Amino acid sequence: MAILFISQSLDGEEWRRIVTPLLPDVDFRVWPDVGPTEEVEMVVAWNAPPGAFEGLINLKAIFWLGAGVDQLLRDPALPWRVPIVRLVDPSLTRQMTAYVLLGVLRHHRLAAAYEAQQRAARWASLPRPDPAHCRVGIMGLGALGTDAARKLLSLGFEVSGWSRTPKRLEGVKTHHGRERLKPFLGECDVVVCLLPLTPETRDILDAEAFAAMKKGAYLVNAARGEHVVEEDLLEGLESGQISGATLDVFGTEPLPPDHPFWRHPRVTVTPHTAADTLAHAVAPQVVENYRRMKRGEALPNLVDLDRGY
Ligand code: NDP
Ligand code: OXD
Repeated sequence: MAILFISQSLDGEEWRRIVTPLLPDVDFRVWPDVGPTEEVEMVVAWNAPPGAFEGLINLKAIFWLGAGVDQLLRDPALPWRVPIVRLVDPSLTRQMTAYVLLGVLRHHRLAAAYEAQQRAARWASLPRPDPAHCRVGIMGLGALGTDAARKLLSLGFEVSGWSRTPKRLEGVKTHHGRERLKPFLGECDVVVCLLPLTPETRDILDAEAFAAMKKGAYLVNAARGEHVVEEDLLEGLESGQISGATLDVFGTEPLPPDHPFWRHPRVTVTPHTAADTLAHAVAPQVVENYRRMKRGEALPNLVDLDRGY
């Protein structure tokens, strides 16, 4: 029986090198060398081309090597009966939290202004902010949002959170449901998006949402580009309603060279790299899931297809 690794961007040979010694009796195949399709029991994938699951009639589980399954769920050839495990992993979480802290702290500690002053050899102290007077709002209190919220709290920031269902998180002012979105946005100095992309969350950061924020609020989006209506964000930046943004994800990736975000003085762009799936960190989890699947045991971190995440 076989595991099939499918990715247009990750290095399948690296995964083969790591997984094969841990599962020596399993045939680890790397797409597009699929071999006899009826032998494939588990697919391990990220950034799979549409249709890659076709013909896998004995597939029993999919391990998606990312936290967000939006791309996978768009594949019309996805075998819906097959359980999908998504990635929840400490190394992914640590990286994301570091990214969120970087975005928040660069804004909070006026990094861009000091960098400009250094270029001009200008010695001038700007107003010194206290984290206790800055409220950071996390949209999405899941695996990633919860960790970011806790670490921000430990630095002394005020933290609010917004989720679909009620959440209790010590020290965090929590809100849930669409009707609490505007009150949540309105109390935050910095808004961090860590939502999954679903029909409910697509375009959620639009002109109305920006208008609901405090004047001069700052945005960090490390979730999906489609959460943000980019023209509305550009207008918000233009009017000063939004003071700046750190953006890791975009409606079109790679971000086209002529996109205004690249050269916007108050936008920081990173190339969808907030948190990467590290093969050596994640492979043991893949192996454990394979063994569970073979023993007929329940798999963790299953995607709920009705919720879309
Ligand atoms: P989780 O599924 O653990 O958490 C999602 C959170 O979003 C939950 O709190 C959930 O609410 C909330 N949520 C979902 N839908 C809604 C809604 N309609 N209204 C309000 N809240 C909602 O996801 P993760 O934390 O693991 O990951 C979040 C996202 O981060 C991923 O989906 C992915 O898009 C992105 N990501 C980006 C990376 C990058 O490199 N840029 C890397 C990794 C992830 P509830 O708790 O009630 O279910
Ligand atoms: C993810 C991502 O969802 O890397 O894990 O974007």
